[in-house]
Amino acid sequence: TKAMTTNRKLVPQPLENLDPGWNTLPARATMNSDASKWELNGMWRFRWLPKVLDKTIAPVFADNHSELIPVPASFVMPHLDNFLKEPHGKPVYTNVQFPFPVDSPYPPDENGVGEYQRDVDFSNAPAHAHLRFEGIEGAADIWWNDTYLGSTRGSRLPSEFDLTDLLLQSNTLTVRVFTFSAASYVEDQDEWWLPGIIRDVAIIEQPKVSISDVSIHSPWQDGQGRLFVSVVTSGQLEKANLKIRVLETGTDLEPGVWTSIPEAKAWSAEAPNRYTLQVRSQDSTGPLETVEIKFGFRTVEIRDTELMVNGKPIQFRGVNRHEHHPLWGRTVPEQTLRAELALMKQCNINAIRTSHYPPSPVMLDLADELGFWVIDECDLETHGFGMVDWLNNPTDDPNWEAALVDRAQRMVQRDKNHPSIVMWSLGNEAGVGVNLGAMAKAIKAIDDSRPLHYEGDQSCQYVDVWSMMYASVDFVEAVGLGQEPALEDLALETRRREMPFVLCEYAHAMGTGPGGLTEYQNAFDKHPRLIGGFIWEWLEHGIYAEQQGQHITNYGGDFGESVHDGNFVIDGLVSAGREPRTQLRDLAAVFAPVIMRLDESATRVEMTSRLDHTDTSALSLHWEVVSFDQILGSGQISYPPLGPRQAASVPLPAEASSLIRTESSVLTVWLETIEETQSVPKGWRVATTQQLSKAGSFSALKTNTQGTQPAADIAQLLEIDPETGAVVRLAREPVDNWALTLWRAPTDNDLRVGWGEGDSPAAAERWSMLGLDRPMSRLISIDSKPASIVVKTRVGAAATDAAVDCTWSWEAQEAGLALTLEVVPRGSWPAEWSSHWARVGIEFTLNSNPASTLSWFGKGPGPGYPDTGQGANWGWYSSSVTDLQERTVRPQESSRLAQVRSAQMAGSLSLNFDAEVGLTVRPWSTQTVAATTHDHLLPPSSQTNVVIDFASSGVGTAACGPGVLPAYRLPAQAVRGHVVFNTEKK
Ligand code: IPT
Repeated sequence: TKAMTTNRKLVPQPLENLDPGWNTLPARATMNSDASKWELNGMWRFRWLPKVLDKTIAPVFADNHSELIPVPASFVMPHLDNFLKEPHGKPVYTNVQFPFPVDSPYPPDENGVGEYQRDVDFSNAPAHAHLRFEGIEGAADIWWNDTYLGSTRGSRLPSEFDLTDLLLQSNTLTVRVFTFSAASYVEDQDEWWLPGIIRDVAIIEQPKVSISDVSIHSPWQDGQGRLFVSVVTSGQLEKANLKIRVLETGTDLEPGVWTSIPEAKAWSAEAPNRYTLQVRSQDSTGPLETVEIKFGFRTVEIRDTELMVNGKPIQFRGVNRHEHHPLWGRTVPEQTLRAELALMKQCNINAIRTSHYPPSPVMLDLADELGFWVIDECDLETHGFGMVDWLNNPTDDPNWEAALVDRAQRMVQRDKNHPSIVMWSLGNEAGVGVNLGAMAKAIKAIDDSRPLHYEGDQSCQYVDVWSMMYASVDFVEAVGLGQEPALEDLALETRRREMPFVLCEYAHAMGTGPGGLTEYQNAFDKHPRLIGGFIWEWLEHGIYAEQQGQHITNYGGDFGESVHDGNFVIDGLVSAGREPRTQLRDLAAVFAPVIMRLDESATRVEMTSRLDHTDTSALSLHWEVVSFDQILGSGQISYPPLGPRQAASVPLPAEASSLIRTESSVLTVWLETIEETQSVPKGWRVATTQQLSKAGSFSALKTNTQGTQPAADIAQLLEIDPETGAVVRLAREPVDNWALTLWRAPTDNDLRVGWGEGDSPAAAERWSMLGLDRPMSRLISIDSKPASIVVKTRVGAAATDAAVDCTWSWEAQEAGLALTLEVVPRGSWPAEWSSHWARVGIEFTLNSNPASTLSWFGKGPGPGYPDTGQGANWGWYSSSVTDLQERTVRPQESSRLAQVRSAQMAGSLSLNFDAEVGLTVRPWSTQTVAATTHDHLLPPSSQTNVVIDFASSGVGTAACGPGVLPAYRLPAQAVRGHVVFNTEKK
């Protein structure tokens, strides 16, 4: 264990030193050992300093020092105010830009430092032991008592130090963590800078001869498991003194010899069969050490542009997952990890890219156990150099080679035995350069059983798969057909043509959106070369804090950062607290393991399995016909399980086909889990398809049928402001702010220009150039008759002649008060823009409490836009207005109910439509939502704002990627809408 006697550093080196840490032990696999282990997590003494001048002297804490910090955690988190009364630094959020001058390799002087210390006492101190840090974010210098032990670099990688002969009965361990160092230049991931001891710390006793490393090669070949194990021990051991065994099968093996295990089952994300490898060492005195490692049998290969696992092609239906916790920072507790991976399984996600660094080792154990395909990514990103033309980019600078290769080696050494990992990734957004080649070579030397990934290498010189981010569906389709533009270099071009294509990031889930998931998935399903992709991103990085007793979520800029990237870090399928957002429900539908479609006559359901390794026998098929609150019939459908990627057409029971002829009824056919698994409950619906009866009123409430209200003098039902033509009263309901709206509170997607849209302004900017956010209405005429009123208005905006003419035709009918709205554009709507409007609708305010109930028939329970809402289903729903709100961290357009046929509002107002409309009911006006920066700043409200839209733009994914797809854009056009207001409560 005296591995470090040479080159041992006696004092910490300057922070600009490029070396990958000093006095560290060689990297090795994560294993469970029976050697004594002292977990050092818990409360440590702590102090924070804005900078430290003499970095070579160990900090000395005053005896009475009372500040205690929990380890692990990022020390800058506001939640730690509950532990630390003194300042402890603040989080800083930057995406691409560095939060300090690009002056590589120098960190700035302003460099917050967390000094940690704790006592470590032994009743019987071991002679040989290692000190292991699973991760320290930033750069750390470590002292054991008065001895400088070494330093760490590589924030999300483990570091180990030799404690041989240093252990006393009572000891002090001191760790000084610097926020920035040379290493910061290669850790420029899009996330908060969150220094601290972020993962577990332990001391592990080393037996006389210890098992330092185990490498398991366990391919699945010709239908059986093959196994080859190599073991590194710290000293010489006779072969006979090393026992290797697979516990479940009782197979004994010799190190360095291939063995077949015919009875073994393969590992896959769909059937994660794991085995336990046990390695024991002994000598004449008896047993020395026993380690255990869970592993699985599986083979990854690329064949004919497809990615194959165990001989079968696979498709990634994946997410990018960062490590973030709203209270602890980069530290994610195990129960959070387990719950979030279970949630992914429940939402049909089968793959994780560990963006953009190796995750907590616990996460990988869980991925092995629950079953995910994982791309393990190296802790490397140098994106900020892109802002200076990639000048001095570490990726292409030989001085950095050792540091970068070290990172790659440490990742692979730590994680090589995980069956879930099917690719290694060199990093993210690190430009191009020679060091990528050195990293690739170093990885292949340790493990050549997995393909290499790196998106930055578009010529695919160093990698085995072609990867892109945010490419358009059209481009992806072209690649699927093998019609991509050629590379100039012929050899590289030929190579890349043979490669599978993956979208390592797509569908940026920021705010309301992403729109267009279905189109991507359809492309993946169609072309074998497209092996799927990874949504950006699983998780929002909100930081929770308390403000005057209120629970708030912070984003970039909220900590007074001098440069920051705002809420660009709030772009997940789940909130930082792992609450699912609507987009997760939509994704679950798009990622369904089986595609289901009912035929026109509702006599058959067509099913195509997306599973690659298992059949569908774990899923049962069901039907149900519902009308209002009544189940007219239901049952289970027996069907032959579908094999991997198989299709079948299954007849529906005659009863189902006949019941769906009942007026106002909905047929639902779905697949659900038969048994509970570790992650998914029994009876969990994984795929759903529906059909509506051809006939029916589909009113929101059964009692609220049309035609019950006698025609009346229209003046009793409607009051119109004679000066503006706006409605001020509907029956007994006072109405405020009645207006035509073409606008919405810009979403994060609306605020940015879609990739490939050239010079066209972002949607929100276009809308404001056209004045949609500040409409001015002019009354043209009011034509009143006893049973009808026709109001004509022209709606435009200051400084433009682009306007719409509106005809509001009111009629007292048997069914209630009918409004037909016709909107006709006039003037100059810029012809060069493919889209002009956010929506075409009526907006008004009711004096009703948002706590009151809204009932509707339409899609639900969650919202939808023309290009989202895949997870919303037909049905009769009710909810309080308050509960309907999607609480996006930055308020924006959200919560629109899609394809609504009828609604019953609080009190007496019911709405019936002769077509499907969008209905948005919120406690705030659109203007208020648009003007508010944080959710907690939305004011309390006792009113309800209603928007009925007859046409709506999609939401797209322009926050990062393509904008709204052509089919979902809304150019200026004539729109007609019809709604019947029924004002009597039945
Ligand atoms: C891409 C990054 O890889 C990812 O980390 C994240 O920043 C994402 O963008 C946006 O949220 S890089 C970008 C230039 C496409």
